[in-house]
Amino acid sequence: MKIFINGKYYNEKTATVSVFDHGLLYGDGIFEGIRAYHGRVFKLREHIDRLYDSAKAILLDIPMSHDAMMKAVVETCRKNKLRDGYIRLVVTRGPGTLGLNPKRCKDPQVIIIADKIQLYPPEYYEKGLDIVTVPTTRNLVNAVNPAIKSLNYLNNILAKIEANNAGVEEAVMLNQHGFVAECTGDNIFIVRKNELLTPPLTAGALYGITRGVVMELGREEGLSVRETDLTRYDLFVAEECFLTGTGAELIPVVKIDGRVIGSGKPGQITRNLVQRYHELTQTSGEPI
Ligand code: PXG
Repeated sequence: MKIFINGKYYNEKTATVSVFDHGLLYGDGIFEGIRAYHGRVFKLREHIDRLYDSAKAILLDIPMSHDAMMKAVVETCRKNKLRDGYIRLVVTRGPGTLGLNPKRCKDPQVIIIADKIQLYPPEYYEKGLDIVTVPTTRNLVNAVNPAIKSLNYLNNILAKIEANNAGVEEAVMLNQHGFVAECTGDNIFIVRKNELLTPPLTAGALYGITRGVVMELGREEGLSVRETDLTRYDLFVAEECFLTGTGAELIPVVKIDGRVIGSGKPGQITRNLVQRYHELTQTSGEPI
């Protein structure tokens, strides 16, 4: 495997960062998770734009232009002969001193890894997921805003551990007001009375690229698509529920906190959207 670090390619053994990198010492950095399908990078521009927005929010100057970053992603795929897979783009604050002051970090590390993707087992896509709400509250928007795709994922990891402890794969995270925010690595949607509903960003969710695509597809399918605060009650009485993310794509949810959602099987609207999403991933994107 050839890994991009600051304009050079390294093999797996030599692709390293300093133990003084603030990405490691403090989780001071940002990342993106991107997919390639059929020799094309899906929604590359959107992912790069979000990366730069995250960088801006944490006052991290990425020493490359948007276009150079897009080219670097495509070139890393090409060098690894990757046609279908997963691209992890990481920008760390870079090596500094043991103090947390980012001013001491002069050399941000831009890392691009192009690898195979690990998916949920196929049976979850057919049967649907069983998920639970967890005690760990989603990060507050005025603390570490969940809109920033930062290297601080402990909030999500704690929620994931709580889901695992409950014997399920994924967690619904609520915000400090008790409204639904998102899952640990996915946004959440429900269908009810011909409406497609998802929490707004102010509830504490990432501006998911897949979320945006699905909202568009929903409108094309004739659904009324709205961002609105959702309670656990809204989830329980939903006709359909599904999660969206670059890794998971669209995955149906059939049980939440022991309540069966809709018929207990993936719903028809979810299945239509899954099909539309697959068509889009196979036919669009930046050629490698
Ligand atoms: N919420 C959170 C907290 C995420 O981390 C999403 C929502 C969905 O966003 P996108 O833009 O992907 O639709 C994410 C994305 C990984 C991995 O390796 C995580 C994500 C995406 C791809 C891979 O765990 N999270």
